[in-house]
Amino acid sequence: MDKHIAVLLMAYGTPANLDEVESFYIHIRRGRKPTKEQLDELIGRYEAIGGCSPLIEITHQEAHLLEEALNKHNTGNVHFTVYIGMKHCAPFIEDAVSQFVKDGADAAVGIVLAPHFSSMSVGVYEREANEAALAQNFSDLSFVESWHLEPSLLDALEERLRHEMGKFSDAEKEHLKLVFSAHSLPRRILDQGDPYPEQLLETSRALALRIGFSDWQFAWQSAGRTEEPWLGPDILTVIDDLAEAGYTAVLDCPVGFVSDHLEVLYDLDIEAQKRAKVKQIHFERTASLNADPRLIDALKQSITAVCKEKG
Ligand code: FEC
Repeated sequence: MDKHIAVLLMAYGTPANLDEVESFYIHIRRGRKPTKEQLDELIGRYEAIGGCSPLIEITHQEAHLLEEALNKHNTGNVHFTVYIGMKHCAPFIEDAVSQFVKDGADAAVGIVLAPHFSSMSVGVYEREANEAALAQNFSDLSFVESWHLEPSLLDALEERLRHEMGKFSDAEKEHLKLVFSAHSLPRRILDQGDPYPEQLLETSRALALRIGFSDWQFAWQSAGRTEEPWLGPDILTVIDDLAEAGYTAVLDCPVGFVSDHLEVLYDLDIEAQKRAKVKQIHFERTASLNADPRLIDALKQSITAVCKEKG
């Protein structure tokens, strides 16, 4: 009989429509209600990208292609089923875990649609999945912790970078800064020796080397609206500083994200673009990977590596 392996594919989640923004926001804030100003500001960001984020739809496409890829040319007696588990909206991580336990999975592997590990991002997904599995007496759950140097991931990002570089004239390239960016996190992660900043730099260095472009730097984006200090420099400050230093072109590669969503479509395409215009900087960003077959391959390779390790 086939061995049934469940793949728990996890992503951030998004409100399905503007009416759901408040409950989504309350969930992110672990039950704390936002003020009216905070809520209106967030609704304004969703409105600016057309009313809702495409994250759920893209995650479904990625899940479908991943399941197909895992089962293709699969010579062993193993069958994979991919279950989507969202951190902040249905189907929640615990829903996905309940479903694969109900479906009789023999083992499960979890992976987050974010390649770099942080205790405050991927670590939280893992904790929630583990708690749900424990509650269901399911003991065979493993994880892909990070997959930031998977060759197929780098191939896809390299191709995006080369394509976008072509949008700048030779004259512009002389004053161009390549900026790699990722979601900021509270600065306190540094006290715990969190690998997140270093893994992001590893991906950035590998890509800069591949395309042979040495004038690059790292910037943080999308810092949360909370009181405590977040990792910086923020991409908006970086744009200001680059303009001050005489740069007239910026190519941003949001290496921390794989899919189109609010933090890319608003924070980069609207907010950063606007700041760049004010500073007379030609700003472009690399397209998100979404359902790119090389992204699917990177996920597949990471999952099969964990399966092999376990035997
Ligand atoms: O398209 C969409 O609708 C969802 C966009 C979205 C993604 C995303 C990814 C990450 N976040 C991470 C950390 C935090 C921390 C807080 C926080 C807050 C928000 C808010 C919105 C939001 N995040 Fe997010 N995040 C997305 C959206 N995020 C909306 C609330 C308003 C705001 O502050 O802007 C602060 C929580 C708190 O208040 O306690 C921390 C990290 C990622 C990347 C990894 C991942 O995808 O999980 C890390 C997409």
